[in-house]
Amino acid sequence: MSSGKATSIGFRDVLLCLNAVLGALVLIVLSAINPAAKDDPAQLPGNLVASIAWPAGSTDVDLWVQYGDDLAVGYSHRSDRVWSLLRDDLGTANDDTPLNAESAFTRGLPDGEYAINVRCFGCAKVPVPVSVEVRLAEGGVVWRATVDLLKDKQERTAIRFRMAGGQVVPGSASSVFKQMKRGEG
Ligand SMILES: [Ca+2]
Ligand SMILES: [Ca+2]
Repeated sequence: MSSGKATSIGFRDVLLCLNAVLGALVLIVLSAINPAAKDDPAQLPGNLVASIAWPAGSTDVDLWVQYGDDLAVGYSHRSDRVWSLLRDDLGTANDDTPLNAESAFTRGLPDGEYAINVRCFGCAKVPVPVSVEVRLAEGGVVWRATVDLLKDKQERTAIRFRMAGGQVVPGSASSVFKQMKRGEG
């Protein structure tokens, strides 16, 4: 019996499905924020979009994002100078869809470091494969990968990189851990 093979195919299907969900979500986010940009070109929101998606169910994963030394943005601090979180998805508790996903976007693209973390807030079952995508509104996908969260309350840096002049600085990307979540919970 090739149960291992069957498992890996199932896992791959889940990832393909998550990627499709992420793609749809990014389109929704971009279409939601771009009209504002057209109305007021001096205030360009959504220049950089970070999105995560994880398998359907009651698992609660959180997206945390940070610009430089600003306060990190996540469910308990939803907006700062550069980043804003669109929604804290609690799993199945606070929406009527099987979708488990969160997105954050930037207003503007100041030079400096951008970091994207994922954290298990309520993960009864692990590991949790989290699809992560970072996209420039003008310029396409910067980075896309799956990050596995291995235990409840685990926080991992998916990607961090520097921007200069609206471009990713070559060689600046890493996944060196940067703590964002502060305090309990
Ligand atoms: Ca969440
Ligand atoms: Ca949900």
